[in-house]
Amino acid sequence: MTRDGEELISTHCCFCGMQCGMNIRVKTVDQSVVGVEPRYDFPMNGGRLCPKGVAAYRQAEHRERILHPLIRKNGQLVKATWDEALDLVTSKIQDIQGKYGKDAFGLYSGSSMTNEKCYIMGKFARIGLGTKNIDYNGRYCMSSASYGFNQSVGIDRGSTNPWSDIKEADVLVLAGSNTAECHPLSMPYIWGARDKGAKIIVIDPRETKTALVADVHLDIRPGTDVAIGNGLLHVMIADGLVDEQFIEQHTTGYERLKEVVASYTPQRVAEITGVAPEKIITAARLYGQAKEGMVMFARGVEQHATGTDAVSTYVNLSLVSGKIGKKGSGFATFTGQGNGQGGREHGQKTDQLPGFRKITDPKAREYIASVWGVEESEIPGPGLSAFEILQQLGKEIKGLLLVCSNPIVSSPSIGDVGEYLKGLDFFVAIDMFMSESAELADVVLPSTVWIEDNGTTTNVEGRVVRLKGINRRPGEVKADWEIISEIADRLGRGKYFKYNSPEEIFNELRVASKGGIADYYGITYEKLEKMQGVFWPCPTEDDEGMPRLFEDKKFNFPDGKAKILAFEHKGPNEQVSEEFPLILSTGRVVYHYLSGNQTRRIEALTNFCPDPYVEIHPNTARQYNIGNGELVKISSPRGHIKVVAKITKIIREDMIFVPYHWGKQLAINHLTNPALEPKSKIPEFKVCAAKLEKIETLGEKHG
Ligand SMILES: Nc1nc2c(c(=O)[nH]1)N[C@H]1C(S)=C(S)[C@@H](COP(=O)(O)OP(=O)(O)OC[C@H]3O[C@@H](n4cnc5c(=O)[nH]c(N)nc54)[C@H](O)[C@@H]3O)O[C@H]1N2
Ligand SMILES: Nc1nc2c(c(=O)[nH]1)N[C@H]1C(S)=C(S)[C@@H](COP(=O)(O)OP(=O)(O)OC[C@H]3O[C@@H](n4cnc5c(=O)[nH]c(N)nc54)[C@H](O)[C@@H]3O)O[C@H]1N2
Ligand code: SF4
Ligand SMILES: [Mo]
Repeated sequence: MTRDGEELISTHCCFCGMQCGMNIRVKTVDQSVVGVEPRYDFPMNGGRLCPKGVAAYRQAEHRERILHPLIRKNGQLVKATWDEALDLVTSKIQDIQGKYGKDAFGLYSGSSMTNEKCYIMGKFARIGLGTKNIDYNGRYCMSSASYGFNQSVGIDRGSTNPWSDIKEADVLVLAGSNTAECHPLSMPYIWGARDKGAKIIVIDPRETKTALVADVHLDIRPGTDVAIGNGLLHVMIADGLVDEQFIEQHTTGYERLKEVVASYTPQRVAEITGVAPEKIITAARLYGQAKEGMVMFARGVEQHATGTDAVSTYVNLSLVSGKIGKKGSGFATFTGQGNGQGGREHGQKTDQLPGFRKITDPKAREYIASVWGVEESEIPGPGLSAFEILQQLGKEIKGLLLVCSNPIVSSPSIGDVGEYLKGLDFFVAIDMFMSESAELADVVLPSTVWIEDNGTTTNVEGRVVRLKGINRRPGEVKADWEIISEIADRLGRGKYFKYNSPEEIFNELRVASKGGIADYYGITYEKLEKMQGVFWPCPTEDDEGMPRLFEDKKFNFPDGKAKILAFEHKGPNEQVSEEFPLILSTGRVVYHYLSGNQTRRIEALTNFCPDPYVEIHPNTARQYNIGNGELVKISSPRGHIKVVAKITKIIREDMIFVPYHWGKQLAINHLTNPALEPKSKIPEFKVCAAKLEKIETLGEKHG
């Protein structure tokens, strides 16, 4: 309820892909933010928020906001006017592109932005800058799921089902997802399913808070998901727990799968994964015998050198059992960033144009050229992926625009990334807080935070929702789309970027997506408000969107059949060795978000989790004589950091785990392996080889 002198601005959380609904409380007199309330009317979170959601609004009036453009002078970033900063950016772009060609200026973008901003980034790169080298941080995040879904069912919507279907399942498989910490507001759905009698299978090397609700916990050795998936399929096939009729009518490739998984007996899979054969059999039977079931996974499965194989292997569980296209049956990846779904649809991926179109498809190029009012030949082809862009800094790429990402914390092997960044002739970053990456820039431009923005995002389910902004901005900050439009104007490309509002951008995006896989044409701002969001595809204005995919059992291939794809277990790119005997895996905690540039500034969150730590099993700790809370050095072939030991039985003995939300000397990405999955180009964040050393304190040495 609105209090006297206050207004409620209805929006959605800026953090994870759940996109929980919230009302921002502002004072009517000056629009200053006083607090937040969860929205009861929004079905995803029904009146709840997690700790990050509750604290998110504190960014708006944070004393560390960047309030003015900054230009580096004599080594220091100093306050400048917008004109000075944008003139400098424009002249540097022109210099670099004049000297080295258009592709020598790159754009590295992010998915924590609205659909409207993500769309503008893709368009600006192609016809503002004319560069092929644009990619985004979702490459580190959603790319294996995206590739896996496309190769298996021909469409990449994170979830085939609305979240309400979770409660309708008789069994849930949760693989490589720490749902309780990373998508906390999904837990009520999982508890809801369990309360109705559903069985829960968790596949994770750690006994996470999510695994605590499991009936069966398969604590696999990291990097062995293809093997465990094949093992489950082996048992299902051996026990006749497959739907022959569905396979026959709606899929191809089953015979090959049967051949491949024949050798993945529970015994052999137990050797590869370290999970007892009986547990594998139990899990396979629970899933196979259930009438309805959802298979859900996240980065634990995907951030591997074989991530796309693992995704398609888990999708196979749904396909061979016909548990898809029904209430309570389907598969999903837990979309990471707030707009991790929309961010991968509207053309900020290097190989993509809006509407999930391929940039190499002549028809798609013709169509988008007509929407943008340019010649088809003016749209560049595919360029480098995110990590490849970083590797080419100073080589193929001499200038970089960074928007909404902090790659010097979030990239693998960041010692090398630091060197790449130093090779740039010119580096401009847009952020609302000074990130570890922006600190290295020649120009920093201040952006709005999300509650100062209007626009839309697309959540974990594929539901497009409407975000409203407060009518107040501190200092001289501008929205990203305004900044980009001004740069385009200065580059003489302004006529393509004449927008007065995010709604105008959205209306162009609708047309650009029309007829594409992610068709937003029928979605309008008005409809989004009336309907609590709309699921894509929504091709016409009288269409209400499609909450559940594949109800007609038609998959997105010319023959309408899903592809059952079979893969052998290959394991991680880097194996443990005598020198580096432990598996290091990395991930998240509930209190922080990604590189931490936002959440490390919010006291309500850092008070709970001020520093990184390493989880070590008691037996492993004993081997190294490490006590709880002691300082340890962790090293990999690429670097080392020192953190505090957290000794815990939740982790396997052959591995250690470190959250990655900190920068500089506390960044675990000094150690991670930059090996990329060959198809999705995701780095292998979830496995590298490492060693542990106890750091002798002065007291111990002398005493
Ligand atoms: N609190 C919080 N929430 C977030 C985020 C955040 O930074 N903080 N980020 C958002 C984003 S962008 C993302 S991508 C998501 C990520 O969400 P999740 O993927 O759920 O999070 P992670 O902690 O990266 O990894 C999940 C789990 O994978 C397990 N794992 C490691 N290796 C393997 C393996 O080989 N196989 C299997 N099966 N499991 C393995 C880890 O033990 C871990 O529990 O969270 C989103 N939500
Ligand atoms: N070791 C390890 N590394 C990982 C992962 C892992 O599991 N382990 N996970 C990977 C994953 S899944 C992801 S998604 C990446 C993410 O890693 P990053 O791409 O670095 O993501 P963020 O930390 O969110 O960085 C976003 C930056 O943009 C700013 N920002 C937020 N909103 C906006 C906006 O609207 N406009 C502008 N201009 N700026 C904004 C924030 O202040 C922040 O500085 O990290 C990856 N790195
Ligand atoms: S679950 Fe995700 S979207 Fe919901 S409040 Fe927490 S961080 Fe925000
Ligand atoms: Mo992510």
